[in-house]
Order: sequence, then structure tokens, then C-alpha cells
Amino acid sequence: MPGRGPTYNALRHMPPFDLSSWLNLRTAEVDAALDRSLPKESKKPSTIHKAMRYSIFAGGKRMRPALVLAAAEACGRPNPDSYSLACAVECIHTYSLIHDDLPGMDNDDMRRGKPTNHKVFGEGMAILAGDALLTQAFEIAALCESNSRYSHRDLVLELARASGSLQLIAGQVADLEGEGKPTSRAQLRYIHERKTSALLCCSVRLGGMSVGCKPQQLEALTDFGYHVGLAFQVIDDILDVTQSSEVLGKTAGKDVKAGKATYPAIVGLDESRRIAAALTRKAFAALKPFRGKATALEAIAEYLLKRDH
Ligand code: GRG
Repeated sequence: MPGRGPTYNALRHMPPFDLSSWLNLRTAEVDAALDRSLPKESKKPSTIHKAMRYSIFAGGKRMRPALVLAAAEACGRPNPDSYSLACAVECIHTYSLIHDDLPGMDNDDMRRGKPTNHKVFGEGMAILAGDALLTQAFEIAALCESNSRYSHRDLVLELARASGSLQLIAGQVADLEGEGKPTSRAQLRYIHERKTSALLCCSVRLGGMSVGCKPQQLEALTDFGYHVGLAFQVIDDILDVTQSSEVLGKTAGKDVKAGKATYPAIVGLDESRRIAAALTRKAFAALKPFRGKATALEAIAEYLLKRDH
């Protein structure tokens, strides 16, 4: 019908979305924004700025920033605050990886295909680099503007709640305390919701909020982020036992060695794959209200299910 735009069926026949080009472009934009946001290496005290930049630019997949921008696209047009919030979540994510790798936590030597932060800069500096990235995230978020639906306070609160002691840190606490102990599926779900899903969910919510999404859209993004976040961790657990350290860029097989509860350990590999696929289907279903306009989010969810690292 002329003048009414393509119907949902017509959209289904549009050329397939080129996620690889989309990700390359978005990653380059986010990297440039991160480069502008973080103090230069030469800025005194230069060791800390070198350590922060070492891990931020070590070659992560940038999935959380991608989710921020894809959600912003689903609800409108990404703006400078969408990019700032994409940088903020990546800073929080990178801080959590640096601290997770420390001898007092997972004690890992390799991350993002490189020696871990403490292996290069020493334990004390790695702790500070993580602290500084966490703080940097809030400085970046604090500089965002309010929009017609969400205040600048809403944005900062969103980030604080996802990364605080009830979510991200709660997940890590349960993970540490559960090592070597029998874990039920319900306990494992509790850990995954906090350790992984909270920040992925926060990423899509912040993307929508940055462009002033409607409450129904925020609800749909929350549902999507929750399920895609859970699927992400189940896949991460599967890859830990099926891939090599070279492919993963981090030590493979560590979960089993550390006596960590994982889906493959509790229900086996085949059932874990079925669970990841079912969670991804739920994530897709959450995008229905966008009526085909959440193309990048759909493509990312599919990619995350099929990824090999
Ligand atoms: C607060 C210290 C602290 C930890 C919080 C996030 C976390 C808990 C620990 C980090 C290690 C871990 C297994 C996290 C679960 C989420 C996850 C699978 C992270 C890896 O994310 P990717 O694959 O990593 O997106 P890249 O390097 O590609 O960004």
C-alpha cells in the first residue's frame, strides 16, 4: 500500500543484514571514542594510563558497545550519548576482566590473546587500572545529557545498579564462594544473571535510553538483554570446554580445573547447546514489538549463539 512503508512481511525479504560490516564500522567508532575518553598514555602518571589502555585496546569483541548501539538504532538514531554509554559499559566490562584475572580471583595469564594486565604491569598496578576504568566509566556517563524521557541521573543509576554489589559483583561473589561446591541449576542461573546478563541487559537498556525510547521499548530491550545475556554465558561455558586457548584468547578449560559450576558440567554439552538456543529464541521473541526494526540486535543475538570465541 503506497505511503505506508514496508510491511513486516516485506521487511523479511530485504537483503540480509551485513553484521560483519556493521560491527567493523561500529567497533572502529567506539575505539575512536574510547581513545578520546581515556587519558593519553603520556599523561602523568603514565604507568596507570598505559595499563588502562593496554587492556581496553587488547582486542575484545566489543559486544557490549555493539549492543548499546544496536539498541539505540532499534529505537531511533544513535547520538553522541549512545557512544559515550557504549564506552562506559566497555570500561566497566574491561575492569571486571582485569580484576577477575588477578591472582586473588581466577589467577589467569592470558586475556584477549595477550598476557593479562597484572602479568605486564604487576598486581598493584592492575588493581589500580581496574579501579581507574570503573571510575572512568562513571565520569563518561556523568557527562551525558538528559533527554525527553530519561534524566542524566537515570543513566548513571542504570550503570551503577548493573555493576554494583547486587548484580555484577554479586555474581562474582557467588562464583568465588561456589568454587568446588555442588551447585544446582537454580544457583547457576543466579550467578549467570548477575555475572553476565546484568551488564549485557544494562547495555541494551542504556542504548534505548540514550535515544529516549518509549517505556514499552525499554521493557522489550530488558527482556531481550536478559535472555541474550544468559545465552552468552552458556555459550561461554561451552566454548571453555570445546575450544583451544589460542582461539579463545584466554586459558581454555579453566572452569573444570577450578571446580566451577557450568552448564556443560551440570547438564552436559548437548543439553547446554539446547538451553543456549532456547534462550536465544526467547531473546528474538522479545524483539517482536520492534516489528523488524531491530535488525542489528537480531543479527548480534544470532552471531553470539554461533560464535566460536
Ligand atoms: C567485578 C571482578 C568482578 C568481576 C565480575 C564479569 C566478571 C564478574 C568476571 C569476568 C570473567 C567472566 C567469565 C565474566 C562473565 C562474562 C564473560 C563471559 C565475559 C567475557 O566477555 P567477552 O567474551 O570478552 O565479551 P571480550 O574480551 O571479547 O570483551
